[in-house]
Amino acid sequence: MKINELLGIEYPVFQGGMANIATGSFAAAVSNAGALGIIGAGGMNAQTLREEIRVCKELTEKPFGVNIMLMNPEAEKMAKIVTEEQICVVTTGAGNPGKYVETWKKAGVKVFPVVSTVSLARRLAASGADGVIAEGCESGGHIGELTTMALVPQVCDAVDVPVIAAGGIAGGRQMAAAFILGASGVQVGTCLLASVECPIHQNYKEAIIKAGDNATIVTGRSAGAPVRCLKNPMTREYLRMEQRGAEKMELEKFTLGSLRKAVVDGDVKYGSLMAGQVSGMVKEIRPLRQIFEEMVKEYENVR
Ligand code: TUI
Repeated sequence: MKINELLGIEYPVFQGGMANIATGSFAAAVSNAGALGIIGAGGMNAQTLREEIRVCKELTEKPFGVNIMLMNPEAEKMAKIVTEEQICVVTTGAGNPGKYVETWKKAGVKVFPVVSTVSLARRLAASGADGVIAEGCESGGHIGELTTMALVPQVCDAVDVPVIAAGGIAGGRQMAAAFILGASGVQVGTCLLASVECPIHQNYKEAIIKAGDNATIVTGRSAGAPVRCLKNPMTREYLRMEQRGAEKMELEKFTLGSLRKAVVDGDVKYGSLMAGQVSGMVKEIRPLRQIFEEMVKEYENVR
Protein backbone atom coordinates (compact mmCIF):
# COMPACT_ATOMS: atom_id res chain seq x y z
CA MET A 1 0.00 0.00 0.00
CA LYS A 2 1.21 3.51 -0.80
CA ILE A 3 2.35 5.55 2.19
CA ASN A 4 -0.26 8.28 1.61
CA GLU A 5 -3.02 5.65 1.54
CA LEU A 6 -1.62 3.97 4.68
CA LEU A 7 -1.68 7.24 6.58
CA GLY A 8 -4.71 8.89 4.97
CA ILE A 9 -2.78 11.87 3.56
CA GLU A 10 -2.96 13.45 0.09
CA TYR A 11 0.78 13.69 -0.68
CA PRO A 12 3.50 11.21 0.37
CA VAL A 13 5.22 14.00 2.28
CA PHE A 14 6.11 14.23 5.99
CA GLN A 15 6.97 17.53 7.63
CA GLY A 16 10.25 17.36 9.60
CA GLY A 17 9.81 17.65 13.36
CA MET A 18 11.56 21.00 13.63
CA ALA A 19 12.13 21.73 17.34
CA ASN A 20 10.98 25.14 18.58
CA ILE A 21 9.29 25.75 15.22
CA ALA A 22 6.63 23.13 14.47
CA THR A 23 3.83 24.13 16.84
CA GLY A 24 0.37 22.55 16.94
CA SER A 25 -1.03 25.22 14.65
CA PHE A 26 1.80 24.84 12.13
CA ALA A 27 1.41 21.04 12.07
CA ALA A 28 -2.34 21.50 11.51
CA ALA A 29 -1.64 23.90 8.63
CA VAL A 30 0.70 21.34 7.03
CA SER A 31 -1.89 18.56 7.39
CA ASN A 32 -4.62 20.82 6.01
CA ALA A 33 -2.33 21.51 3.02
CA GLY A 34 -2.21 17.78 2.19
CA ALA A 35 1.01 16.51 3.80
CA LEU A 36 1.60 14.97 7.24
CA GLY A 37 1.98 17.78 9.79
CA ILE A 38 4.13 16.90 12.78
CA ILE A 39 4.36 18.72 16.11
CA GLY A 40 8.04 19.15 16.98
CA ALA A 41 8.25 18.44 20.70
CA GLY A 42 12.05 19.00 20.75
CA GLY A 43 12.04 22.31 22.60
CA MET A 44 8.84 21.71 24.62
CA ASN A 45 8.09 20.23 28.03
CA ALA A 46 5.47 17.49 28.39
CA GLN A 47 2.67 19.85 29.46
CA THR A 48 3.27 22.16 26.48
CA LEU A 49 3.22 19.17 24.15
CA ARG A 50 -0.21 18.15 25.46
CA GLU A 51 -1.49 21.69 24.93
CA GLU A 52 -0.07 21.84 21.40
CA ILE A 53 -1.70 18.49 20.57
CA ARG A 54 -5.06 19.88 21.72
CA VAL A 55 -4.53 23.01 19.56
CA CYS A 56 -3.71 20.82 16.55
CA LYS A 57 -6.82 18.67 17.09
CA GLU A 58 -8.95 21.84 17.14
CA LEU A 59 -7.47 23.07 13.86
CA THR A 60 -7.51 19.95 11.70
CA GLU A 61 -9.56 16.85 11.07
CA LYS A 62 -6.63 15.37 9.12
CA PRO A 63 -4.04 12.95 10.52
CA PHE A 64 -1.02 14.54 12.14
CA GLY A 65 2.02 13.33 14.06
CA VAL A 66 4.31 14.17 16.95
CA ASN A 67 8.12 14.17 16.77
CA ILE A 68 9.88 13.28 20.01
CA MET A 69 13.49 14.42 20.21
CA LEU A 70 14.93 11.67 22.38
CA MET A 71 17.55 13.90 24.03
CA ASN A 72 14.69 15.93 25.54
CA PRO A 73 14.71 15.34 29.34
CA GLU A 74 10.91 14.79 29.23
CA ALA A 75 10.98 12.30 26.33
CA GLU A 76 9.64 9.51 28.57
CA LYS A 77 6.61 11.55 29.66
CA MET A 78 6.04 12.63 26.06
CA ALA A 79 6.07 9.01 24.90
CA LYS A 80 3.15 8.39 27.28
CA ILE A 81 1.25 11.47 26.13
CA VAL A 82 1.43 10.22 22.53
CA THR A 83 -0.50 7.07 23.52
CA GLU A 84 -2.93 8.87 25.83
CA GLU A 85 -3.80 11.37 23.11
CA GLN A 86 -4.06 8.61 20.48
CA ILE A 87 -1.74 10.31 18.04
CA CYS A 88 -1.79 8.79 14.51
CA VAL A 89 1.96 8.87 13.86
CA VAL A 90 5.03 9.34 16.01
CA THR A 91 8.44 10.17 14.58
CA THR A 92 11.57 10.31 16.71
CA GLY A 93 14.97 11.92 16.38
CA ALA A 94 18.42 12.04 17.95
CA GLY A 95 18.40 8.56 19.46
CA ASN A 96 17.02 5.04 19.60
CA PRO A 97 13.30 4.86 20.53
CA GLY A 98 13.37 1.03 20.81
CA LYS A 99 12.03 0.91 24.37
CA TYR A 100 8.84 2.76 23.39
CA VAL A 101 7.94 0.95 20.16
CA GLU A 102 5.91 -1.89 21.69
CA THR A 103 3.72 0.41 23.82
CA TRP A 104 3.08 2.74 20.90
CA LYS A 105 2.17 -0.16 18.61
CA LYS A 106 -0.24 -1.59 21.20
CA ALA A 107 -1.96 1.81 21.38
CA GLY A 108 -2.35 1.86 17.57
CA VAL A 109 0.20 4.62 17.01
CA LYS A 110 2.19 4.30 13.77
CA VAL A 111 5.90 4.57 14.47
CA PHE A 112 8.44 6.13 12.05
CA PRO A 113 11.81 6.72 13.75
CA VAL A 114 14.46 8.85 12.07
CA VAL A 115 17.60 6.82 11.44
CA SER A 116 20.96 7.88 10.14
CA THR A 117 22.47 4.37 9.92
CA VAL A 118 21.47 1.01 8.46
CA SER A 119 22.07 -0.79 11.76
CA LEU A 120 19.52 1.30 13.67
CA ALA A 121 17.03 0.98 10.79
CA ARG A 122 17.38 -2.83 10.97
CA ARG A 123 16.93 -2.93 14.75
CA LEU A 124 13.85 -0.71 14.70
CA ALA A 125 12.20 -2.52 11.80
CA ALA A 126 12.73 -5.77 13.72
CA SER A 127 11.16 -4.20 16.85
CA GLY A 128 7.98 -3.41 14.92
CA ALA A 129 8.42 0.12 13.56
CA ASP A 130 5.91 0.79 10.74
CA GLY A 131 8.59 2.52 8.69
CA VAL A 132 11.81 4.45 9.05
CA ILE A 133 12.81 7.94 8.00
CA ALA A 134 16.31 7.71 6.52
CA GLU A 135 17.76 11.16 7.01
CA GLY A 136 20.97 12.21 5.26
CA CYS A 137 23.37 14.86 6.46
CA GLU A 138 22.11 17.43 3.93
CA SER A 139 19.38 18.11 6.52
CA GLY A 140 19.18 21.06 8.81
CA GLY A 141 19.55 20.60 12.56
CA HIS A 142 21.02 17.52 14.19
CA ILE A 143 22.51 15.16 11.58
CA GLY A 144 24.29 11.84 11.08
CA GLU A 145 27.29 11.11 8.84
CA LEU A 146 25.87 9.64 5.61
CA THR A 147 24.36 11.54 2.72
CA THR A 148 20.80 10.85 1.58
CA MET A 149 22.10 9.43 -1.72
CA ALA A 150 24.22 6.85 0.12
CA LEU A 151 21.90 6.16 3.08
CA VAL A 152 18.47 5.72 1.48
CA PRO A 153 19.21 2.78 -0.88
CA GLN A 154 21.21 0.98 1.82
CA VAL A 155 18.34 1.32 4.30
CA CYS A 156 15.82 0.26 1.61
CA ASP A 157 17.86 -2.88 0.94
CA ALA A 158 18.10 -3.69 4.65
CA VAL A 159 14.47 -3.40 5.81
CA ASP A 160 11.06 -4.59 4.63
CA VAL A 161 9.11 -1.60 5.95
CA PRO A 162 8.47 1.65 4.03
CA VAL A 163 11.37 4.09 3.99
CA ILE A 164 10.83 7.85 3.97
CA ALA A 165 13.79 9.78 2.52
CA ALA A 166 14.87 12.98 4.26
CA GLY A 167 17.69 15.47 3.85
CA GLY A 168 18.27 17.53 0.72
CA ILE A 169 14.69 17.42 -0.54
CA ALA A 170 12.90 20.63 -1.52
CA GLY A 171 11.36 19.91 -4.89
CA GLY A 172 9.92 17.38 -7.31
CA ARG A 173 13.23 16.32 -8.87
CA GLN A 174 14.57 15.32 -5.46
CA MET A 175 11.26 13.62 -4.67
CA ALA A 176 11.58 11.59 -7.88
CA ALA A 177 15.20 10.74 -7.02
CA ALA A 178 14.11 9.54 -3.58
CA PHE A 179 11.52 7.21 -5.14
CA ILE A 180 14.13 5.88 -7.57
CA LEU A 181 16.38 5.14 -4.58
CA GLY A 182 13.57 3.00 -3.17
CA ALA A 183 11.81 5.39 -0.81
CA SER A 184 8.02 5.37 -0.37
CA GLY A 185 7.79 9.01 0.66
CA VAL A 186 9.83 12.07 1.56
CA GLN A 187 10.26 14.30 4.58
CA VAL A 188 10.94 18.00 4.13
CA GLY A 189 11.82 20.81 6.53
CA THR A 190 13.88 23.63 5.06
CA CYS A 191 11.46 24.44 2.22
CA LEU A 192 8.66 24.75 4.82
CA LEU A 193 10.61 27.30 6.87
CA ALA A 194 9.98 29.69 3.97
CA SER A 195 6.22 29.20 4.06
CA VAL A 196 3.64 31.88 4.83
CA GLU A 197 2.32 29.76 7.70
CA CYS A 198 5.65 28.96 9.38
CA PRO A 199 5.74 30.69 12.79
CA ILE A 200 9.41 31.72 12.67
CA HIS A 201 10.61 35.32 12.64
CA GLN A 202 10.53 37.01 9.21
CA ASN A 203 14.32 37.58 9.42
CA TYR A 204 14.86 33.79 9.61
CA LYS A 205 12.67 33.27 6.51
CA GLU A 206 14.55 35.98 4.62
CA ALA A 207 17.91 34.45 5.57
CA ILE A 208 16.79 31.16 3.97
CA ILE A 209 15.68 33.00 0.82
CA LYS A 210 19.02 34.82 0.59
CA ALA A 211 21.10 31.69 1.22
CA GLY A 212 23.16 30.15 -1.57
CA ASP A 213 24.33 26.58 -2.06
CA ASN A 214 27.30 27.03 0.29
CA ALA A 215 25.44 28.87 3.05
CA THR A 216 25.30 26.12 5.67
CA ILE A 217 27.92 24.70 8.01
CA VAL A 218 28.03 21.97 10.64
CA THR A 219 28.79 22.88 14.25
CA GLY A 220 28.99 20.52 17.23
CA ARG A 221 31.01 17.66 15.73
CA SER A 222 33.43 17.75 18.67
CA ALA A 223 30.55 17.43 21.16
CA GLY A 224 29.13 14.42 19.28
CA ALA A 225 26.00 16.37 18.31
CA PRO A 226 26.57 17.81 14.84
CA VAL A 227 24.05 20.47 13.86
CA ARG A 228 23.71 22.07 10.41
CA CYS A 229 22.74 25.74 10.28
CA LEU A 230 23.24 28.85 8.20
CA LYS A 231 26.69 30.40 8.61
CA ASN A 232 26.69 33.55 10.73
CA PRO A 233 28.76 35.16 13.52
CA MET A 234 27.29 32.58 15.97
CA THR A 235 28.56 29.58 13.97
CA ARG A 236 31.97 31.25 13.62
CA GLU A 237 32.09 31.77 17.40
CA TYR A 238 30.89 28.20 18.02
CA LEU A 239 33.59 26.74 15.76
CA ARG A 240 36.21 28.84 17.58
CA MET A 241 34.89 27.46 20.91
CA GLU A 242 35.19 23.92 19.53
CA GLN A 243 38.74 24.58 18.34
CA ARG A 244 39.80 25.77 21.78
CA GLY A 245 38.35 22.53 23.22
CA ALA A 246 35.22 23.88 24.98
CA GLU A 247 33.25 21.41 27.14
CA LYS A 248 30.28 19.53 25.64
CA MET A 249 27.82 21.04 28.14
CA GLU A 250 28.94 24.58 27.36
CA LEU A 251 28.51 23.94 23.64
CA GLU A 252 25.06 22.34 23.96
CA LYS A 253 23.76 25.20 26.07
CA PHE A 254 25.08 27.66 23.51
CA THR A 255 23.19 25.91 20.65
CA LEU A 256 19.82 25.31 22.30
CA GLY A 257 19.51 28.87 23.63
CA SER A 258 20.47 30.29 20.28
CA LEU A 259 17.75 28.43 18.33
CA ARG A 260 15.14 30.40 20.24
CA LYS A 261 17.05 33.59 19.51
CA ALA A 262 16.69 32.91 15.79
CA VAL A 263 13.08 31.69 15.83
CA VAL A 264 11.57 34.18 18.26
CA ASP A 265 13.81 37.26 18.19
CA GLY A 266 14.88 37.01 14.55
CA ASP A 267 18.51 37.38 15.61
CA VAL A 268 20.19 36.26 12.39
CA LYS A 269 23.68 37.08 13.68
CA TYR A 270 23.77 35.28 17.02
CA GLY A 271 20.82 32.91 16.62
CA SER A 272 21.12 29.32 15.42
CA LEU A 273 19.40 29.30 12.01
CA MET A 274 19.00 25.55 11.55
CA ALA A 275 18.56 24.83 7.83
CA GLY A 276 19.52 22.23 5.25
CA GLN A 277 21.75 22.34 2.18
CA VAL A 278 18.69 22.93 -0.02
CA SER A 279 18.39 26.46 1.39
CA GLY A 280 20.01 27.63 -1.85
CA MET A 281 16.97 26.33 -3.80
CA VAL A 282 14.38 28.13 -1.73
CA LYS A 283 13.73 31.41 -3.50
CA GLU A 284 10.41 32.73 -2.22
CA ILE A 285 7.97 32.57 0.66
CA ARG A 286 4.95 30.55 -0.51
CA PRO A 287 1.79 29.20 1.10
CA LEU A 288 2.16 25.55 2.22
CA ARG A 289 -0.43 24.29 -0.26
CA GLN A 290 1.51 25.86 -3.15
CA ILE A 291 4.80 24.34 -1.93
CA PHE A 292 3.34 20.81 -1.96
CA GLU A 293 1.44 21.31 -5.24
CA GLU A 294 4.54 22.60 -7.04
CA MET A 295 6.67 19.78 -5.63
CA VAL A 296 4.25 17.11 -6.84
CA LYS A 297 3.76 18.84 -10.21
CA GLU A 298 7.52 18.92 -10.80
CA TYR A 299 7.69 15.27 -9.71
CA GLU A 300 4.98 14.34 -12.26
CA ASN A 301 6.90 16.20 -14.99
CA VAL A 302 10.18 14.36 -14.44
CA ARG A 303 9.16 10.83 -13.50
O1 TUI B 1 16.75 15.06 15.35
C1 TUI B 1 16.95 15.53 14.26
N1 TUI B 1 17.15 16.85 14.05
C2 TUI B 1 17.19 17.79 15.03
S1 TUI B 1 16.91 17.56 16.67
C3 TUI B 1 17.22 19.16 16.99
S2 TUI B 1 17.20 19.84 18.58
C4 TUI B 1 18.85 19.80 18.95
N2 TUI B 1 19.42 20.94 19.20
C5 TUI B 1 20.71 21.00 19.54
C6 TUI B 1 21.48 19.88 19.63
C7 TUI B 1 20.92 18.69 19.31
C8 TUI B 1 19.58 18.65 18.97
C9 TUI B 1 17.50 19.81 15.84
N3 TUI B 1 17.47 19.04 14.77
N4 TUI B 1 16.97 14.75 13.15
C10 TUI B 1 16.82 13.35 13.24
C11 TUI B 1 18.11 12.69 13.48
N5 TUI B 1 18.23 11.67 14.27
N6 TUI B 1 19.29 12.99 12.92
C12 TUI B 1 20.19 12.11 13.42
C13 TUI B 1 19.50 11.27 14.26
C14 TUI B 1 19.93 10.14 15.02
C15 TUI B 1 21.19 10.13 15.63
C16 TUI B 1 21.55 9.02 16.40
C17 TUI B 1 19.07 9.07 15.19
C18 TUI B 1 19.43 8.01 15.94
C19 TUI B 1 20.65 7.97 16.54
O2 TUI B 1 20.90 6.84 17.24
C20 TUI B 1 21.94 6.74 18.14
C21 TUI B 1 21.78 5.39 18.76
O3 TUI B 1 21.52 5.37 19.97
O4 TUI B 1 21.84 4.38 18.03
